Amino acid sequence: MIVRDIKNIIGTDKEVFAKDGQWISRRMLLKDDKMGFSFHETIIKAGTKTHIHYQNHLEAVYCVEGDGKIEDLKSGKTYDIYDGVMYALNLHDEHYLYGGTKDMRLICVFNPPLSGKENHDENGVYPLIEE
Ligand code: 9YT
Repeated sequence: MIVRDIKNIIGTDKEVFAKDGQWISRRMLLKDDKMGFSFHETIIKAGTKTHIHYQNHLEAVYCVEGDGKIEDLKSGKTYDIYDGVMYALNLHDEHYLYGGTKDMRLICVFNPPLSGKENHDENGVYPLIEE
């Protein structure tokens, strides 16, 4: 069994910061844990905008605190995000993620799992890291 406290992730190399400061990702389960997915707590800073297009991963996201919006670039639709809302990028959906009036706390699951050090490239993509 694996039991981890976020307090022991913060300040370690499992806490990753967006290059432009929009988000902080605390990676609680990673590829090496051999669960078949990775599991993160992500803080989206209030008032920010992030371009994301996970071409190599599926991601589900559940909001537990704060507020924001997601804009689907294909359909043009925008959805409010707040405590209790989940979205899943089942079609590798390209989108903008907006921080709202307060920092947003999200629980995120990635398949395949991230290995740990990934950060967004210039197109909002995480590379697929395979041994
Ligand atoms: C919601 C989202 O994808 N935010 C960017 C960070 C990502 N969740 C991560 O690496 O934890």
